[in-house]
Amino acid sequence: EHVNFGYSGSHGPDHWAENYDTCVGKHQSPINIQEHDVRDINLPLLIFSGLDTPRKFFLINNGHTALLYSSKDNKQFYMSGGPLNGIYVFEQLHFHWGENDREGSEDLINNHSFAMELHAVFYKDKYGSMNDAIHNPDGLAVIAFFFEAEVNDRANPLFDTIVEALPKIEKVGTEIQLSENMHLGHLLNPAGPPSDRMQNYFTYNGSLTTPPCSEVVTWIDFKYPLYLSHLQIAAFRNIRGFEGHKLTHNFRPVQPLSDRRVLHNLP
Ligand code: B30
Ligand code: ZN
Repeated sequence: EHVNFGYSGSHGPDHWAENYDTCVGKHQSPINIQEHDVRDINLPLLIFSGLDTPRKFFLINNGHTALLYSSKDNKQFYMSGGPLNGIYVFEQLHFHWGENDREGSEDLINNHSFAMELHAVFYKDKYGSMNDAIHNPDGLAVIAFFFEAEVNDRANPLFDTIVEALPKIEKVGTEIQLSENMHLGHLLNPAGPPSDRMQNYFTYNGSLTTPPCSEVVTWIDFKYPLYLSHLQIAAFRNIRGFEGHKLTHNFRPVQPLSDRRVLHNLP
């Protein structure tokens, strides 16, 4: 669909606003989260339901990222609480990365770029679908996990199923079903619930980080990163973008904070 945006040259982030007005809005994502500017608060517990059910996933190269979705019964995987009002249903998860391990995340923390960032996208249940939710200011919630390259270059076995499938979706539009049922709970919260890890997060109101840049996202960024090996991260750089060359990087540069305030939930 949106073949007319990319991450470099005449389709790069500096040109998105030529086709999508909202991309120059005042509440855009990503941002640089400065810890000395955040307000510490105590939000209600962020609650996940259905994380522990193993499910079938499909992996697709949509030309902008490697994206995973689950075929059915997403209503059983939802979150609520924390900064959210109401129930948010899981839609998809995808990744952002850079040309090397020193860049790749979209949000930054204290000017620090992480090697990769995972976004799990949820839409507000009362809007019924992603497409309808996207037209409402409280329509979406995205949880973000940062990744560092493991210094000892140990692979993270939890991500092997995804990483090993990447060569099969090199071409734009290719899609495969993952061989193993995945357990999102293990993937995202390796310590296993109950854990404080997923209560220690930054939250702010922002936008989709790609066109149409809709300002409808409650961002929830977990403070502590996950780890992958250098080689696991590098595997993402081999999938192809729309012009057939490698999608070496797919992160948007940070946008002005403007009048917004980032909150830090103290677990
Ligand atoms: S993000 O998490 O802020 N990076 C969308 C969802 C989450 C983010 C960015 C975009 C989204 O749903 N966009 C519209 C749907 N598009 C995907 C896309 O990125 O642009 C699906 C499509 O059209 O087939 Cu092209
Ligand atoms: Zn994203």
